[in-house]
Amino acid sequence: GFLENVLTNPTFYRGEATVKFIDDHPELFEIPKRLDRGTKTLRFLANVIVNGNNDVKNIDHNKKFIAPAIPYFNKYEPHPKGSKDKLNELGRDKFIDWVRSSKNIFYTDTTFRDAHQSLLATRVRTLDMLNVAEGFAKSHPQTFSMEVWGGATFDVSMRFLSEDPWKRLKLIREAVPNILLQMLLRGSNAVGYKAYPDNLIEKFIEKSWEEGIDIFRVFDSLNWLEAMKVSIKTIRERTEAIAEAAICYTGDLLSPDNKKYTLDYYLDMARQLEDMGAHMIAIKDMAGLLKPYAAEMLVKELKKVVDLPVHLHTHDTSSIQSATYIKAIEAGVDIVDVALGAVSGLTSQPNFNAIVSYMQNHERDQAYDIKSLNAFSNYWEGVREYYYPFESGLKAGTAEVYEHEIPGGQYSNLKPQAIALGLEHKFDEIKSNYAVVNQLFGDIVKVTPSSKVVGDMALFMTSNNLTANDVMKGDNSLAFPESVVNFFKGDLGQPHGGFPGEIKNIILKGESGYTDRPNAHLEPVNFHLEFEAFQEKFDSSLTILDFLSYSLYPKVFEDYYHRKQIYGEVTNIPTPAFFYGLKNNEEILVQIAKGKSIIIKMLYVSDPDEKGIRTVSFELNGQTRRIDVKDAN
Ligand code: 3PY
Ligand code: ZN
Repeated sequence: GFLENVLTNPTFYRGEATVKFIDDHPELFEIPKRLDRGTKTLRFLANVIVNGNNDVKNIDHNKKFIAPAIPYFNKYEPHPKGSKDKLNELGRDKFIDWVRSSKNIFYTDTTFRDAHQSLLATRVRTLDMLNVAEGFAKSHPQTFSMEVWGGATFDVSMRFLSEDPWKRLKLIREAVPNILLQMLLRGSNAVGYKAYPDNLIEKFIEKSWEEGIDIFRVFDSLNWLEAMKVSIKTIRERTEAIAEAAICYTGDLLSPDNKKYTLDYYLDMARQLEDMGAHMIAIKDMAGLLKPYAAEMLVKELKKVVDLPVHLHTHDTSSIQSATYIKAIEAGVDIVDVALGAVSGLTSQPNFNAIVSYMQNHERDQAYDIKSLNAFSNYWEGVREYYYPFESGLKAGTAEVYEHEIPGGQYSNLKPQAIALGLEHKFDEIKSNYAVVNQLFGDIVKVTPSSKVVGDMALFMTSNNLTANDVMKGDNSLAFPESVVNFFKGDLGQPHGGFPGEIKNIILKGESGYTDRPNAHLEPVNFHLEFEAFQEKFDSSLTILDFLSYSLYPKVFEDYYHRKQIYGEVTNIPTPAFFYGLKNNEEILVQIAKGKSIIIKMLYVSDPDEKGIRTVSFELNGQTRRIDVKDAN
């Protein structure tokens, strides 16, 4: 019976099952294949009801949610023409000319990617996006692009949300056929934290384009151009998408003390990216350090040295980045990144709604229906409540960001990491150590994955009460975080100005690193053989897209796959039920297939029996169903 199988095994249902655990207990996976989708959904819900969602801590049991209103749109009217149609019509090169010659400012909406990566630890689920994706695309077709994919979303969707990232992309593409879809690509790190073989990067780009990506924003976490070449070349040669090459901005351009990240440094980088074949240049201000007058200078000078559109990305951590935008707009920037009001500000992007409003009557105004834009913001204000356990706690803009330089997308993750290490009370020290580590490492560009290295070292120093001096003593017994050791070996490439020798020796304990591309040390993927082996290991219905997910994140994919065997597709379970379960007599509607929904009503949970098993009683489409779950508490 299933009591002995994995569904009731305490290690598994707590989400702690490792690959090893799964290998050691094959018998637990002999689950009757005939479990239908409805039953799998009930099983997921029963488990959350009894044991909670493993990903959610600090639940407020009195919290009540009000379902947010979805702004009206006409399902039957076709999508108005937008930037995607323009790209199709003009082709890449003419499209780029059109962008450059347009007087109006363009907006990229980051609501579906960076906004929630930076405010809610990347946890926003596909369902909450799909509720409004079509409506937004129909109501605001003048939007230049929507950033909907890449960055941390690929990993998090599988790891924490049990969602297939490819399916998310496909569904958004269907809902948004008229606006360009954009993703963030970490160059030779793809959507991961380490270097991958070149041919894996190439395949990933090709498939991402086929599945719906129109603009790839490519960056390297150390601004190391060598690491961006393969991506830019692949986008140009193997897709019809736009290669937007990013310059990561750090430090303070106008500070008299700034000797390292100077105007010439950025201009030189932009020229080289143009030579490499970039179609657009992004200024990627991942921590929100680009002050208004620095932006004015940088944009003006960039526009002089390259013939490409310039796209500005920032985070509003300091709270003054809308001033940066107006200076950049007046200096000729072509596109700025914004997020819908309710998910803007703080570590997210500046406020879409407010910026569109202040641009009214400006000579570069791009007109929007602001009432409608506000209705979409209100939707997100309601949805944001569902994700309250993932809020970072930051309540107001902070000038401290100029000291610690923590990227917005990392800030909201550093807090849970600190909590997990029992260091929550030392968050101030972690932030100041972050700055200390940056100086120790030679003042590097900090963005995923180099920012994770700095964060790991800051957490390490904080938990071991180490100062910079302590580290520099070169105590051989210190076991530095693996990411830090790998960084000094050269696994993330080479920083501007090289690694400082003394700290490098201390971290590597005398071992030597390398200075060529990390990818050059990696075996290419044998797609034919490895895909076959992959299908054999899992099942033959899996596709090349699944194989790519697995190749980038083997363990994350494997765990996700096994959870999916047990719980089925969980994407369409409403978010409150997904995170918090259901209360007695609460009812939800879950779509289990196209045009097929089930009504689930939770009745009650029994006391545990002598083995600790509780029975959760539901009504599924009016019929009583009971699910047994072991209570882990
Ligand atoms: C990411 O790489 O995920 C980022 O958002 C970097 O800013
Ligand atoms: Zn960002």
